[in-house]
Amino acid sequence: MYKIAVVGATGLVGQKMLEVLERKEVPFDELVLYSSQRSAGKEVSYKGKNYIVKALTEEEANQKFDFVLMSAGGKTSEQFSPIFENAGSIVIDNSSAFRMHQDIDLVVPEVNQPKLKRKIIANPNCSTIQSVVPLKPLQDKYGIKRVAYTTYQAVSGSGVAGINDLKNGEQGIEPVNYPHPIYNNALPHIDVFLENGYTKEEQKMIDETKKILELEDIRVTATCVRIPVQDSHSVAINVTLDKTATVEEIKVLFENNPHVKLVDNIEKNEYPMAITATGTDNVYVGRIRQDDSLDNTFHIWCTADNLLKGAALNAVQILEQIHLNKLN
Ligand code: 11C
Repeated sequence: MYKIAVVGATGLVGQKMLEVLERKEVPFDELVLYSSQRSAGKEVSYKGKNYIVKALTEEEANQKFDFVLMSAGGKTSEQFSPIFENAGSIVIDNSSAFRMHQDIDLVVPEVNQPKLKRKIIANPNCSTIQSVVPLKPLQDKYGIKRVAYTTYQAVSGSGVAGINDLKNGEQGIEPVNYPHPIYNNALPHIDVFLENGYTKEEQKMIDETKKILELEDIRVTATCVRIPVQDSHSVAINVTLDKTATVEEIKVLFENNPHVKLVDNIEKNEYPMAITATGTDNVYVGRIRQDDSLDNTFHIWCTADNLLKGAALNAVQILEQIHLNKLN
């Protein structure tokens, strides 16, 4: 039985983490919930028990938990994850603060295993997580040369503030979180712009894909777009393979892969949509077709619930992976 902490327990992802811990019957006998100073003192009901959410302090972080699920933003992670780690806790960190550190594992359990050089394990960005799940069987069978992503991302990726901008936009209220209205719009702008003209979200997809697949030399590019959908990200993945493949072979590969769900019957208008994914644990793929503009290149449309597989579920799956493989 474990002692588990959830940091950011009142946030969108924190709440989903609690939901997934319960649904997956993760064995623990002590659960401590933390939040920012602002939300501290709130009551959260969990498995019929009421918990008072505590403010996270350095003193609190300096005690050993078996697992700490962190989802309170980069600044909180930067300050507190190393304190939890030094106290002996395994920290599964949903922020981008440590993802690209050399000694930190960046894990999607269907794709890779933590090596645990450090006790902080990074949970990747949501749009990266769902994309590498179908890329992994392609990598194993054919090898990957190049990937080009275009994303269609839900506003819940920006937390409650994103959802509020979408809902308020419908009433004609100006956005607070986004620089332009998201209602009736599509914004080619997620996170801040970097010097190379890409957004940070695009750069995360590029860097994290290479790290998770351990393919430092492949070419990856991305355009990330926010669309007026509340939940579930869609990603158009364009992938160039090393070895020759056919559309039929790729469909069979996905059909036989337990980690993706193939929905691909254009005669019946069947393909994955955001609403197909919302509330489910699955990564959906479909619209698989040859890209005739480049040799050995394919289009794959991929959808997943960004708060579940893209965040909370993946974090709890990392916990389960460590627990089941007795890595701790
Ligand atoms: C979004 N992908 O949709 C972002 C949210 O690095 O974990 C998650 C940001 C991250 O806005």
